[in-house]
Amino acid sequence: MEHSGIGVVSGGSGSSKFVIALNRYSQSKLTFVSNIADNFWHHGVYVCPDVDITTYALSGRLDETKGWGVKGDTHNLLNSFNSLGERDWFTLGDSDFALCLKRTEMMKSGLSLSQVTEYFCKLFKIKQKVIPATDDDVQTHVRTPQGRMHLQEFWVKRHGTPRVLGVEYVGVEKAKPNKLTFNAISKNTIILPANPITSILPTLRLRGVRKVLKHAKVVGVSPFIGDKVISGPAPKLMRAMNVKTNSFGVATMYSDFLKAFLVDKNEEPLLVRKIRDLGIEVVKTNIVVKSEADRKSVANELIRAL
Ligand code: FO1
Repeated sequence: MEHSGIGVVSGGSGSSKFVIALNRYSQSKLTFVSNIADNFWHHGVYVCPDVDITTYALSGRLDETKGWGVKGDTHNLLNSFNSLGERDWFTLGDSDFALCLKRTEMMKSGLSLSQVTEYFCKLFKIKQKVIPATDDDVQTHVRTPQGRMHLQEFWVKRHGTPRVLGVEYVGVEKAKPNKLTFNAISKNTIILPANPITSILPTLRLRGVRKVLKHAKVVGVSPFIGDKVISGPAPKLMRAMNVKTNSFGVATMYSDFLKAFLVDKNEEPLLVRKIRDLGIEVVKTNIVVKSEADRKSVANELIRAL
């Protein structure tokens, strides 16, 4: 089926295989609305993991094994830095660091994150559009007994070990969605598999976004295989927010706008029924993307479900 355009709400590593699949096998114009709430400052440069993971994935630069960073990147700067004292907790490769430095300089000269992202898309000859969900500052912070900390500190520096008391999206009430977001998501929209708490909710919480999605055709993909996610702290954070740590739990978070949900082909029938009881169509299919054939089939299933 042919669509005029599809808005794709995406996160980071968890979404990257689907970004590649859709880019290769969808005939439609795609606009990736990228999460920005895991952006942070490190060594004086502005790091935007999910925006970068998306542009790297679309330009063939992504280190697909890790799901972040640049394929074949060197680490000379990091190694030299580490040799001077304390080991850095965040691994920025040389090319990755250079991109963050360029972005920081452009933003300091007055350009917005959207403008800088557009510049990199052009530079990397990306045909699809990538837009940060907002140009304003929104940060996912995790509340723990050790205090409130940025998601990157919780997940990368402390390996997700602190007990989670809650999650806050600092700045989300005041943030304005990117001016292209509503247009991108108003007709046909795909919510890629990603940590719903840290990668999707920050975008959904932006003013007006859920309202627009209620009038759109929205298809999602579960990040869960049974009660496990491929990587990341989703289960721990979902438990802290009293959400079931499975596909049903994710469906409850999207139930006010989701038309169809792609879940693992072996998903339990009882759980599938519970999702259908929310008024959501369920498509049981292979959502573990490893081969080219998997990419093609998942992209086709997504387009078909719209
Ligand atoms: N994730 C890690 O677990 N360890 C890292 O050292 C790390 C470095 C890194 C550098 C650039 C980048 O764009 C992403 C990076 N990530 C790293 C991934 C990132 O922290 C998370 O996967 C996302 O923020 C979650 O959406």
